[in-house]
Amino acid sequence: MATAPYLLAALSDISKNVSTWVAEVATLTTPDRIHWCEGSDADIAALRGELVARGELRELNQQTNPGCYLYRSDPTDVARVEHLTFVCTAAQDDAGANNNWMAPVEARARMRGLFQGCMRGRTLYVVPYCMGPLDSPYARCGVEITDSAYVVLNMAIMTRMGRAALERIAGDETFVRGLHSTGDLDPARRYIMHYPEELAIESFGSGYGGNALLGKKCHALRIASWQARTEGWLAEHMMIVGLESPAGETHYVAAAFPSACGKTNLAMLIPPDSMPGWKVYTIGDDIAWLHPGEDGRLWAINPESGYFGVAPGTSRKTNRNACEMIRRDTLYTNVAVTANNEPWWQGCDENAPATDWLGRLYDPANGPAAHPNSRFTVSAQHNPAYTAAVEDPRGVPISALIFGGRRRELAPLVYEARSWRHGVLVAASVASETTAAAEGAVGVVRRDPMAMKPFCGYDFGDYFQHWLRIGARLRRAPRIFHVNWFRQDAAGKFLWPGYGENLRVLAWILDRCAGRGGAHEGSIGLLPRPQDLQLAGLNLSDAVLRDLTEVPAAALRAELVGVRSYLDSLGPRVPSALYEELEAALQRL
Ligand code: OXD
Ligand code: MN
Repeated sequence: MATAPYLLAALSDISKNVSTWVAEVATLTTPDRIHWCEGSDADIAALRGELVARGELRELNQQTNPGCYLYRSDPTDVARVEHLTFVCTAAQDDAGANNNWMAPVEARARMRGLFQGCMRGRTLYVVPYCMGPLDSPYARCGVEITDSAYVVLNMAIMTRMGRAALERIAGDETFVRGLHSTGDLDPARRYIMHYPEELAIESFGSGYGGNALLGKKCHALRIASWQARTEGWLAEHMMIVGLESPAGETHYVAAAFPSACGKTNLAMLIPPDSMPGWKVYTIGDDIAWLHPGEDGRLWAINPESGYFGVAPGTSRKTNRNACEMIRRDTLYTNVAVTANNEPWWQGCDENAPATDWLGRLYDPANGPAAHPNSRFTVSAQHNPAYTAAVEDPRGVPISALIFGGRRRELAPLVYEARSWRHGVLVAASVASETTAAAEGAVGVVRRDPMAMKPFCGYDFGDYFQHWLRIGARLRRAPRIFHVNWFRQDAAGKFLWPGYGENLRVLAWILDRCAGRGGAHEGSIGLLPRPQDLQLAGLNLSDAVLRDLTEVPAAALRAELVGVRSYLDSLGPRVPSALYEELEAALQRL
């Protein structure tokens, strides 16, 4: 990778392919100005200053929250819009029943109409970025063109953004082309289009993170999952965490949960007092790129460099590290503000809201003070559990893969899959109650295979097949587990304390990986017996423990039948191996 020749170059001279594309986009969108993002602190500070001066960004209390700002989005633009998100492959079958599809020619034509002249009076920002450590062979680059300075500020935190990324692009000239305009924010003219075959993204009409920060869901999951299948790796909706036992052994695990189901909290877990000597290191909180290594293990990098986390529910009790992490240098979106100009959200330990997320005087009659999907954007380096391993170009070796969802009933606290193939079925069967991270009703159970339902850039059948193929290549494959922190009793009370106490479950998982943890064969998979879990001090009754670790056969049968009809709904490419696993599971009942 070359660096020196570019040191003095204007950004627009570094890559011919990028500058040619920028010129084409400028002809179409007719901005007043073009700003190439250097990515330096001075560049970012100047941009922030402009937004504050225009009243689009609000400075929060700089004594208590230095470097913190608040952005209020358009009230109709607060979550990902899955029904307006399309995967535009030449053949519809390649996008699969799991995606909305539009023919590339049609999508391009529709978007061309929307982009025509859309940046008149605005600045076109060129945002070169790298997903993953700049010196990693697993990192991939992109360029986002946007007319939103708020998007630039977020991308500067969430990715390795600026000159260095552009230099890497100039070195190999492949990059994902992402074109974004907030347009007029009209929900009727809002589209998020993906062209995996062209490594391109077009997003119009939204400024919300998951729709507009194109490095995140659009590139690092939808386009990357496609690239990953072509190149033999996996792009997954997973957090990655390092766990060091009191004996000094460190293992890394990756876990996939649907949006707003606690990946960030688990990635930043604080060991409970009852487990002294454990240490936790966060590698990532949302996305993992997983590569089979030459040693037969699976290696993971986090393509992102920051967190775009859900604010409500974040407190010293639920996530002390996050509270410390977001005290400074944090960009808040749609939170409420206290009388002292400090950020506030539901579940905050301190103070009370004075203005709500829309900037109105807070009145409980208007609903929650902070939007349920309000967010913080912050650099991963501010996390007290940050580790330099994040920057290791080889990534970290993964001992266990964990899947889970938010299930009031049925799914036990934890179980282990019998094999990789069974694990792929378990992962493909993930279901969860919906949350505020996407538009639509909250609390409805929906299937969300690998927590990738909104993010897999191609047909789920092909995707499951790819998972099976990757497993076959791994001589030392991670074990696969399923967890559920959200079991409730009939009165709606959570059965498991969750948060830091989840380390007890992770400790059993690591014991299993080390070949020393006990388990018994249940019909769903391998389950811990009470003596296999560290439960001291939790005061769980035998009845609760039974509910947490047993699955009634009738309920499991109904679930498996539901999984079979879900797989049927995904079309003919679902691998027969998964149906065989399913039949075997039914036989075991
Ligand atoms: C996210 C999401 O923002 O999954 O991470 O919606
Ligand atoms: Mn996510």
